Amino acid sequence: MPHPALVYPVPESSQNSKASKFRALLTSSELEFLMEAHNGLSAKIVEEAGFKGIWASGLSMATALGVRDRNEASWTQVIETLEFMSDATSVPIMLDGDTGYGDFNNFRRLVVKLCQRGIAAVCIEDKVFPKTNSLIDGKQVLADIEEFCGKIRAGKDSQLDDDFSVVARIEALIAGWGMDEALRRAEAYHEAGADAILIHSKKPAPDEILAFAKEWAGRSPLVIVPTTYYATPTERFREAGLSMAIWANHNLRASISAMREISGRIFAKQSLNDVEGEVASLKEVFALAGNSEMVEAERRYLSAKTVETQAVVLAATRGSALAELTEERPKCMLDLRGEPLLRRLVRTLNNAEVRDVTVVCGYKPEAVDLPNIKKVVNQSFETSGEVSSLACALGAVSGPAVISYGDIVFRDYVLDLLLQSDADIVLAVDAKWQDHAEGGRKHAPDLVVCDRPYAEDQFLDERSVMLERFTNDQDDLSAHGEWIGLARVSRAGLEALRDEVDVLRAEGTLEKTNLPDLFTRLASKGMAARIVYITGHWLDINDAFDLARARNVI
Ligand code: SPV
Ligand code: MG
Repeated sequence: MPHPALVYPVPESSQNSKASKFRALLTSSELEFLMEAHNGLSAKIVEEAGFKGIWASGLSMATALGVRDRNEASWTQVIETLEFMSDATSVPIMLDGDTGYGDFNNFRRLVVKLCQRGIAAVCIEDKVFPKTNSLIDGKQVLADIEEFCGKIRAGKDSQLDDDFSVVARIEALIAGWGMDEALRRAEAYHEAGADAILIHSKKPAPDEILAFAKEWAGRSPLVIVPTTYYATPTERFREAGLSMAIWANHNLRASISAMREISGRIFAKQSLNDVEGEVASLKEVFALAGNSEMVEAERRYLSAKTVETQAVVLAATRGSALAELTEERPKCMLDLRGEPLLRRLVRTLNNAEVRDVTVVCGYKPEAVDLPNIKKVVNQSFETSGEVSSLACALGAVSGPAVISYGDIVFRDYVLDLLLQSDADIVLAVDAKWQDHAEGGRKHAPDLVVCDRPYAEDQFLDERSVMLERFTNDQDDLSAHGEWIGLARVSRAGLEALRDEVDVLRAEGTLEKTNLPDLFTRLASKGMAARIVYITGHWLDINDAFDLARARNVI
């Protein structure tokens, strides 16, 4: 079974199985249901809801394309729509083939094309081309019986798949020709080889359909479209021995109602705020489009090097310990020997071919005026923490990504070590953090406890070191090092971060969570970060002393 997100032609064996699945539905002893869809998205939603088959409605596909149900869309445009629907789903599709788009010759070509594209069945109605919708007011012109029988035979003779079905739809009741004519036509179409009869009615009650079913007496499977007699209990269709009911246009109509409502409200309010909680989330959109399969496929087929790594730099804070030095600019824009700290960081990233850099600003964002960066602003930077800032950038990255504090300086090789790792989350940790701290104390270091300490000969040891948790306690003797504020996440790692951010948001704790908390939470859920130990070669800038030291060593 192909993955629903796979938008390439499905193998012939499974195409065949769609036709046989449809035939099984048509001939089963149960009443079965087809639900309307009109494009790839609605087809996916129908399958997701649990339906075993799809009605590719002519009315709905035409309306969704913005034209009338009057053969205004060409048959190749219909086929193109169907191809998206078929690629997006694994349940069988019956095309509402109108009159077959012409004479027997047009119809047999249609049947071949449908079989080639894995469509399970087609229904044709005994009217003349171009047809109009059966439920619209106006005269309906019926096809000549013999001509229509020839069309059915041509279709059946042309099908590439033995299980493909041709359903003959009788419009005699719609056109006002009465029950005898309907039965006469049904008999003729059955004789011509139709796999089932669809008897259509536009009455508000099911009487004529039930009378037809009684007379037809199960000579072949019988299909109905109860759009106008919608109030009939489904049990009555079962009792009448019907094979299939088609819910013919309700996804189209539901989408019209929903789109009108939302467009109207957004237009009136000139704001999205009111509707955000009422529309499908982007997460649902990406899930429906099958993006998770893409993450797996990239992991399987692309080498880590070919996927461009992005970066998020968290640089929202002012750095108030730096007093008047950061009055006009945030800490990341402090001068470090002739250039801002952030420019040095961006250059280090660019040197490692990380060119898509999103900087999360907060304090004085206008002062962050570097070229070749994307800026997002954490408006609540004064009251929220690092994870809130990260959340502001999540829309700009799809991973893999480097996540960096905006106030650190490190040697290029540190970043290279992270980029070379194949872990989903990897953190650079300074094992000699106490040696580099002034007097053994530092400003609130992010200390980590890992499953193994740093060893001098670690490069000979291929076992990975994993994070157990972060600790705030500088006297915690179990701490193995200090996280330097630099991490790399794969696509899957980024998705895990994204999911956890959603959890925090739902819990109402997003604002006060910092990155160490986030990594600790993920570790406790089985997504522990891998640790790359370094020994020095980095510094962070929290106060004027750090700044002076940095200016000295650089
Ligand atoms: C359709 O869904 O396009 C149909 C059914 O053909 S009806 O609209 O009732 O004609
Ligand atoms: Mg139709």
